[in-house]
Amino acid sequence: MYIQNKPRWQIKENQVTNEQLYLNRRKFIKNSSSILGSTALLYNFLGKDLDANQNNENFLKFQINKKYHILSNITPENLSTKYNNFFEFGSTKNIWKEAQKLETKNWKLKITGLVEKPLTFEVEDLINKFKLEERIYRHRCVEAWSMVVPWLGFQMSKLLKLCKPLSSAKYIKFTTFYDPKIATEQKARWYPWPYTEGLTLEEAKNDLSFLVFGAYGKNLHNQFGAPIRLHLPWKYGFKSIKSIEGIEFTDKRPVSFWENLASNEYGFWANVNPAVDHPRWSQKTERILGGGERETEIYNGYGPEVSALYSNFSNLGDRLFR
Ligand SMILES: Nc1nc2c(c(=O)[nH]1)N[C@H]1C(S)=C(S)[C@@H](COP(=O)(O)O)O[C@H]1N2
Ligand SMILES: [Mo]
Repeated sequence: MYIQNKPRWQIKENQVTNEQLYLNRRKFIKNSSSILGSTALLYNFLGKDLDANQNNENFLKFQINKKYHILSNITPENLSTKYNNFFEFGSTKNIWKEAQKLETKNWKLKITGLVEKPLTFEVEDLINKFKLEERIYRHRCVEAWSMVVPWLGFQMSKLLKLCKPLSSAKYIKFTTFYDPKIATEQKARWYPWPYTEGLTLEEAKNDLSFLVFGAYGKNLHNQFGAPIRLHLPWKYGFKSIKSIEGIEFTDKRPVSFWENLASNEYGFWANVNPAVDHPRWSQKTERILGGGERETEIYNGYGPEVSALYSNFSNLGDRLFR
């Protein structure tokens, strides 16, 4: 697949560059950690990460997108990959082992619905076609915890152009795989499997909407939603659907997995908003994975990029804003 699995001496220069960047960053962190306390964490993660890469060499080629590169507070990989929501594999945060059952070889992404013609893509072809960039995004779960992850992927809008949606398409529905043999929680009949999510076409076209194929310089960990997931940093985490198999263009607003279960708690918009509490807890602050707390920001701090999408919402406390 798209794993770089060559001996070190066969790796092309542009592939080495990404490793060099990690090395440089590591140096940068070393030099600056005495000034900025929080960067010590990053140094920790990079030190470990680099060594791990040297052993299994499954790192990916990518370019850094400087616009989305906050270096100071990345969540260490050994925390963000061991504390996951992936209900297909269990209802606790400790599903990373169970998620290793996920088989990502020969994964296909199917594009259907209101498009000129339906399309099917191999993950590998998508990566080769669009190239990967690294974006460091904040992630805010509706359960009031947060983390910062360096994702590898490409902007959703690139794929949308290729799909040639019809003018009648107003929404996109995303669907996760369905395979109860592997994901045993999918045997639980009271959940509306498979997991689905939805966006307006305008939201999906926004520069921030990111299709993710890797993290921490490597191809995507199964527990992160391999081999392809979405990341929408201004929305609550449940909108960032994992292990996507289907993208459907539609004229009807999709009802997502969580909305189906509890629409008063997990609405369609789900924009991060400290002013609208979850019915069962406050959204004013969040617990940072790895330690500490911070005040939650409107749109998770991405207001400059996305607030125009919601300019006709009259009231920030609107129920629709959940
Ligand atoms: N298919 C699927 N996607 C999913 C989920 C899930 O259970 N199944 N959980 C969501 C929730 S609630 C969150 S917070 C994020 C967690 O992503 P992470 O485990 O990579 O941190 O994935 C989202 N995407
Ligand atoms: Mo979440």
